[in-house]
Amino acid sequence: MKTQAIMQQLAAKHPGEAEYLQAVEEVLNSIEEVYNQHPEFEQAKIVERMVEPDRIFTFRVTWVDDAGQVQTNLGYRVQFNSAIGPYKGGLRFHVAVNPSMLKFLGFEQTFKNALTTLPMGGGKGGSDFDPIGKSDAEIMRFCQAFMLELWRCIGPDQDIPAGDVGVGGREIGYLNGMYQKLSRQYHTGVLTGKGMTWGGSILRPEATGYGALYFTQHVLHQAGKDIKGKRIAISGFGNVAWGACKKAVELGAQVIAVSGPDGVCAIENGITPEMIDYMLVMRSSNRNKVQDMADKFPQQAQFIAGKKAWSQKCDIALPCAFQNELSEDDARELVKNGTWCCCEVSNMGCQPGAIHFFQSQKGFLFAPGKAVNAGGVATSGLEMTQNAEHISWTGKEVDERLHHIMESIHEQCVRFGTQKDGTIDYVKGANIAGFMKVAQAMLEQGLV
Ligand code: 2IT
Repeated sequence: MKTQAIMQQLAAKHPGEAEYLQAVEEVLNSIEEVYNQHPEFEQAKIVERMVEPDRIFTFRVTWVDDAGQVQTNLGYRVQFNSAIGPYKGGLRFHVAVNPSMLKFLGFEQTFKNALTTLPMGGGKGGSDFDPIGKSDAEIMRFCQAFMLELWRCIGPDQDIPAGDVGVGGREIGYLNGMYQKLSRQYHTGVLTGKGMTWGGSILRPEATGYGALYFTQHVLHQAGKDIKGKRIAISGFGNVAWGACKKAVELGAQVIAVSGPDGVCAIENGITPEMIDYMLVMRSSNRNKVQDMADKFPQQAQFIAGKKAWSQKCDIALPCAFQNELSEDDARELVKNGTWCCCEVSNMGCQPGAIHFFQSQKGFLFAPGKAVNAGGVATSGLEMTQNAEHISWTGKEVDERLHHIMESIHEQCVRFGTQKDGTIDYVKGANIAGFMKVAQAMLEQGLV
């Protein structure tokens, strides 16, 4: 297998699908050496099969806005790979959603889910619907119209969607209500991230952020460092950033910045619990402005328009917003200002140039999204287990399992990513560990 040759073929077959090609290239570069030690993979054309989704559903979603105007959006579900279990992955509602974005996310999800140790395949879906500025009633009508098509594609042993950017507990509620209405199936197992009174798991809302901080702790411990007292810059203020802030503060770190598309809030003395709670209000307002934080807490937060979180002096950078949000220039600015660790919490949050720059800095600790943020989907897996058993675990039980899973993911990265000089390449480690599991499962199940 030669990465460059495969990438050329893929680029010709899928022109313009930049995010998808970026995600595939990153994984293939990591696994090429190991792959070529397994002629049985080459013979079964594992890579050529693995980079294409099993199938993609595309559908039109028509709904009526508050002004009585008819609106039409596009809806998708990418069922990427089911070798190790039913398709599992979130739904993204964002104006820039297109097949390339969902294919990159579904591809990443396949390896991430493999790392969780749970039996889940990879999938992703969503719509180019833009939630910014929409009323609650419009969100509900859109979710219902979206489910009118999606319900035929999903099922508890088939494909289990959840939230992602633009889809949180409220949206999952509207989607689940419509799913039950259409399918006349009243089980709790077709979506995860549900509310606590109708089948949701305790800690699922916090899980991506909590898991990311547990993973960051492992990375630091492995390098002989401690998170206590460290200054952390976080991008975003959505569900993932919220959970990351909560756990960072609980572990004794200081969150000195949160950001949005409009700029950054510098929080010199560290974010407080009241400010973290306010992030929930900011998200449900659908305004998408981080300036709201500085308006509400003028003593603690200073809003700087047009700047990213990466302009702030910090020890640890945690991208928690969107793909490619941290560029090579940002990476250089961070390192210049003394940052020595970046754990990617958003999916593919760092551009390839940023990752290469971080990795070229001696002693810099970098870990990729598919390892760092896997606590979210892992806890979705735990929600599925509770639903299948018709029981609810305590917060303590879920948290212990989440801890255990993040520890196991870290171990897999160390096992497959330790270099000759003793340093750990977490990108390689995560990609090889995830790939080997999916490849083995595909090989044993024949040409399907
Ligand atoms: O990117 C992700 O892992 C998610 N959005 C969570 C997916 C899930 O099924 O919980």
